[in-house]
Amino acid sequence: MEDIVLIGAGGHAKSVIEAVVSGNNFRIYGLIDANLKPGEKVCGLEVIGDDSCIDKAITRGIKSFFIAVGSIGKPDLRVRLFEMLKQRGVELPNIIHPSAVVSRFSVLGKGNFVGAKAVINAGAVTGNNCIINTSSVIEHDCELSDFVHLACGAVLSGGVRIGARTHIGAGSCVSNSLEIGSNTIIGSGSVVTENIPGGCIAFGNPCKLVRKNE
Ligand code: JB2
Repeated sequence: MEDIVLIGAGGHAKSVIEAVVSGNNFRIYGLIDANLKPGEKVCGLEVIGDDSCIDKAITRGIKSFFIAVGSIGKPDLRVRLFEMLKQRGVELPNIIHPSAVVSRFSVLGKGNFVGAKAVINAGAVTGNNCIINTSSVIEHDCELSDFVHLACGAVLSGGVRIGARTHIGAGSCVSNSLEIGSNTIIGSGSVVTENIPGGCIAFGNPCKLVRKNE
């Protein structure tokens, strides 16, 4: 099994740890967190230090890293960490919980998290560093850009397109073939029945634009 280092050791990291230890692809070498003390443990795994340890881990021969900080609507930290890791040329694998169903006819970018019982159906395409969280559904032919977060239980019907950095709140559903722009937040439990532009906050049933996302 190959070693992997997780960046971030908070709530989202626990879901990532669960997915990694349930699978057979990676052994977690350690966790890197800006605020926890070296030696602290999360789910029995040790924090090895802050982001200055990334280069030390590379020197020790670690090739694979995974961004395990989450986001609720503000993916800036995930974006910064992703760019930083990309510059270092390390491997950024997808972490997929073994209970997820990922079609062989789907195409995933790099560094995506696919949580327990999530479904990605045939013809779907994702960018990089998306969170496809527990029990969310990406139906056939959907397209997700980079840094999209589908929160737990969110459902995208067939052919939906989601712009970069957009957050789809827990339990929301989006009707067939709709488009949601970049940098938008769809509030939890929303029912999206028409296209939603980029750069806004929208929620409700039916989902309506409420204000700009600044
Ligand atoms: O620059 C950083 C940095 N900034 C904060 N580098 C590193 N390596 N770590 C950083 N952190 C750490 O991320 C914090 O010290 C903290 O331990 C962790 C964030 O944990 P938190 O539990 O606050 O949030 P999260 O991002 O893991 O999870 C959020 O998003 C998930 C998708 C939560 O709101 C979850 O409920 C949600 N499921």
